[in-house]
Amino acid sequence: MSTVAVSAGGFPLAGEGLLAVGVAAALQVAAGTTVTWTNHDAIIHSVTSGSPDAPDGAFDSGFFDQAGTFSFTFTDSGDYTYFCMRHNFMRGTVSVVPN
Ligand SMILES: [Cu+2]
Repeated sequence: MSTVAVSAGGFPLAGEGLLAVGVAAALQVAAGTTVTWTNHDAIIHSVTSGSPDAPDGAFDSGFFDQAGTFSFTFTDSGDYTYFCMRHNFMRGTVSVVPN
């Protein structure tokens, strides 16, 4: 089992400009990988699976603060989309490939 750290709640955070245009973070991992998101931002975010219109309940960090982390182990292959409940333009995808 390995861990992948992603900055800013899993979303690219090179600056507010990047967030404003909604650049989605994309990550590919092998099945069984634990992904850890670390919030490097000064405000709270969430890592919530699905889309703002249709959260799918696969995982949900709830809001977590600066320096907070959220981890989830992806056991099944497939593409998992996620977003931030506070900033619906913040989106990401984890593609899980068979181990
Ligand atoms: Cu957010």
